[in-house]
Amino acid sequence: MSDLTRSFIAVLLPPWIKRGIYQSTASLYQLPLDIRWVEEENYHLTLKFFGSLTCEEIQKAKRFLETLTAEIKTFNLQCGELMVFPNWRRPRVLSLSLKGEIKLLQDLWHQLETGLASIGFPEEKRKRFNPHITLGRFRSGNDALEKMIRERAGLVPVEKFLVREIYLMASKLTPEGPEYTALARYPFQVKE
Ligand code: 2AM
Repeated sequence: MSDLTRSFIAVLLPPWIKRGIYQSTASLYQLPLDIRWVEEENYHLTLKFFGSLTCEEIQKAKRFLETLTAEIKTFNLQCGELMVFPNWRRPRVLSLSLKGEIKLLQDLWHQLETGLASIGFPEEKRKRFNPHITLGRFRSGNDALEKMIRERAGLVPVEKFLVREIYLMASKLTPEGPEYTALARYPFQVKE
């Protein structure tokens, strides 16, 4: 058995937000899109993707996360708009943007990136954090894509949700899709 674990740090979403996101996009499932949809239970917001880590690296990341998150205050987010990376003509990922206390989310991302880099975890090549919830991954696109998706998609949930913790996650790749498991939970300080 390999002792490497494909790992990432994520904000997990409340079930009612995941339900709302699923309901707003379920009508797209009938469209002739060459896309692999993310399962409702797997919707999340990635803050840091590590790739494969050893047990020692996981312990090091855990110690760092414990210290960092003890100083972080809870904040609110909301779903934003449907978007496509990198662009509608050559799409790779269909996702939802986020709004709300984005500055606090950006600050958290920055603290994670710089703090983890200082203890030896490589920084993201992209210097900008583009917070999103991935809904599907395209295998190919077509010219009518944007119109088709925008016409069919329902309204995304409007409720705010409180981000009160982050998780260190393990991802196992299987032919049926990724299986995610929470390795550890890091609660934030409660805002007074
Ligand atoms: P994304 O869907 O938000 O882009 C778990 O695998 C998560 O880590 C994925 O949902 C993906 O986030 C991110 N991820 C997976 N492979 C990655 C890679 N090679 N580089 C950066 N992020 C990756």
